[in-house]
Amino acid sequence: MKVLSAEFVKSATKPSEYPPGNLPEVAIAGKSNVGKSSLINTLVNRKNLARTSSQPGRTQTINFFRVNEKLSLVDLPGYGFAKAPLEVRKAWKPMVETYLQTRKAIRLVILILDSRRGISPDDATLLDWLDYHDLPALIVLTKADKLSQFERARQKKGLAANPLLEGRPLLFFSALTGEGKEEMWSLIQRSASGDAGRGDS
Ligand SMILES: Nc1nc2c(ncn2[C@@H]2O[C@H](COP(=O)(O)OP(=O)(O)O)[C@@H](O)[C@H]2O)c(=O)[nH]1
Ligand SMILES: [Mg+2]
Repeated sequence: MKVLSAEFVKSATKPSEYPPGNLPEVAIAGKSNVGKSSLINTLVNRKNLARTSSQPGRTQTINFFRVNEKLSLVDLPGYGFAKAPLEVRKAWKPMVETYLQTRKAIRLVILILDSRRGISPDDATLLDWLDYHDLPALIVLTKADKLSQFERARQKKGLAANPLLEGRPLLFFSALTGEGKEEMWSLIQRSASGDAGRGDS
């Protein structure tokens, strides 16, 4: 997709702070440091629109971005960072669950996994939760530049054997090389334009 404009809209921790939900919205979820912010930057061809960090557990707000005045991309705070302060870890669940449960504009949730690792219990819990709440999820395996072809095949096979992931497309992605970017855009556009998601009813 041709990105003509991409801008940061606002950060929020609760519904009263969310921007108007008048555009189809795609949320990016995953563990701390898995590459959520990097993926957004790669999608919109910007180096540091979404702030990235080599220190895990930095993004603790829900960050809204707007692309081409047509689509909203949302960088969710990451989970699973054991060293984050207790109050930060406790705040994550109500903040993210409230967003996912109340935001009518959501068309797709992209769950990012590290392509070198398996699915963690936290990832599985979130995926289960999304299924239960009828939110369409797309699994993206990032940092694919770190894997050989052999390792990719092995990882894909291992993940596909997991009942939670069975039958879902598993898309390799790299913020470093841009691999997977166009395919992701196609899937995002399809979700954003279609009737998928909960709609506005
Ligand atoms: N090699 C490689 N490194 C990546 C990739 N995506 C993210 N990173 C690195 O992983 C770290 C965490 O990335 P970030 O986007 O801040 O993760 P977030 O916490 O999920 O938002 C940073 O040091 C990034 O440079 C990728 O596709 N390939
Ligand atoms: Mg981040």
